[in-house]
Amino acid sequence: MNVTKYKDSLPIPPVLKPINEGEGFTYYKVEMKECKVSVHSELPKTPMWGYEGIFPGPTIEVESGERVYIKWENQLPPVHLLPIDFTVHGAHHNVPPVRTVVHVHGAVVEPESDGYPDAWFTNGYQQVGEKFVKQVYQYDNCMNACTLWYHDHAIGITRLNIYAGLAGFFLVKSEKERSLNLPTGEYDIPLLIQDRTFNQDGSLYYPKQPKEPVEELETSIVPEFFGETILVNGKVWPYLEVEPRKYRFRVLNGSNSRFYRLKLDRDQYMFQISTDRGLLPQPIGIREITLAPAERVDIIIDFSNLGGKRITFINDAPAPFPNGDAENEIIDVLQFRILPEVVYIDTSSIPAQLEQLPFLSEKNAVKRRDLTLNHLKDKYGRELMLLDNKGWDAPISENPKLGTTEIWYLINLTPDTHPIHIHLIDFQILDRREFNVDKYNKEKVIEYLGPSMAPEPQERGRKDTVRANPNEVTRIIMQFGPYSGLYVWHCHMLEHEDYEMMRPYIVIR
Ligand SMILES: [Cu+2]
Repeated sequence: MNVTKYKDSLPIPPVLKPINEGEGFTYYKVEMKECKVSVHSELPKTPMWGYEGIFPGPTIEVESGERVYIKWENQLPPVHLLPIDFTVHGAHHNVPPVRTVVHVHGAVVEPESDGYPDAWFTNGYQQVGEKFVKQVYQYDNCMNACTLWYHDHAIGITRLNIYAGLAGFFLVKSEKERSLNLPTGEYDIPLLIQDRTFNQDGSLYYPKQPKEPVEELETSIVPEFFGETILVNGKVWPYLEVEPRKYRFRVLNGSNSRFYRLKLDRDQYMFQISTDRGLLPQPIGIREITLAPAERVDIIIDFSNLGGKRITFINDAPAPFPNGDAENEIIDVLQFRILPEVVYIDTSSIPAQLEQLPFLSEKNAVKRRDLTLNHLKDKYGRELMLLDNKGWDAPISENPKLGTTEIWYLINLTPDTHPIHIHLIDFQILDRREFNVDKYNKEKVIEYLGPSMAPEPQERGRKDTVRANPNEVTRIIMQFGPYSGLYVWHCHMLEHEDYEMMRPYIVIR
């Protein structure tokens, strides 16, 4: 793809306005529509699907504890923009090809409003999935301030719907966070990083077949998708003009399968202030950010003393991660152009203390679950990844009791790192430990090969997505609640999620 890098400026998605604000609640309506998007000034416009007809969707800003109702409306055309694989679970010919359901990633939400993959609906709710319950979702937002995102979650076509453009930011704010005097307003910028490939005519390219095509099938799912360009907030390789002062960036990896390892090209320090689900106890100085699909960090970059300079966010993550092909790698991401002078004096701060974290003790865990990540071949010879050796339709096996604490052992038997996401709750990473995969495959016993490794400092906060590395057991601890009911957990590489690497789970009373 030959386009000039850092030619177009970074767009910042508009904040969605509510339709109605009543006593103790706010009501929004969001329409999903086909739209034409200028992803780069040298490319023809791209037909995409966007919430409110824009890509990325508008940012939804809520206050911690605010009750929010959202009516998500599908106004999409009846034909999909992208090639559907009808052999994939839930995507057979017996369901409408264009179906949607919205999940707010990281939201603590009742199960009926969580966007269950089988709770999909079509244009005008003409057809709905078997788990569809209601049109207007309710979010009580009983979380601390954090950076979340909303995106499509329809069974069997999530990878296509998100790739088509159905993603946006959902920010939870709070008085407590405001009191910290972090950079705010126009100095608080969300960055949605994604990869896409475009055809000459500007339209989105998504493969119909893997590298070695499956002859029996016209369209087949691919093991992973890696695009040829990087988009930030819907622009290919944009630049951002900044003042020489502090900025807060909310960095989200919204890519299908690509991981990022981001650094500034002059090796500048950044301060990480949060993990997926909220602030860290203290800011940490970092030179590098690793983000698997769906992971987020909030960082502060101080551009003071850099007036007049240009610095660039670059990426050196292998794709697939961590043992990638060099041909898939993309270095350039986003350029900052620092103005010579500030417009206003920077009075924001990077406080030494941010927020106390609840500590979940192993002693309080009532249940240990050993859950494998498996790598198999299907009848067409395609890669098939499973959780606990079970497909989506197998009976529910993860059934934690409301209010109890569990430890999950994610036993990765595959050669890839998988970002494992659990709906409803946040968790803490206990540790990772290398183990003997061959022995496990033969005897189903964990033989550790090294000491347990504490999570990286950058991960020692509230998480909802964890990187489970190959040859390692990753242990996470969480308390299930405050809602009971049906949720899901899955790999957030969307090509894996759509092809069986997803499981229902139920919180029981
Ligand atoms: Cu995966």
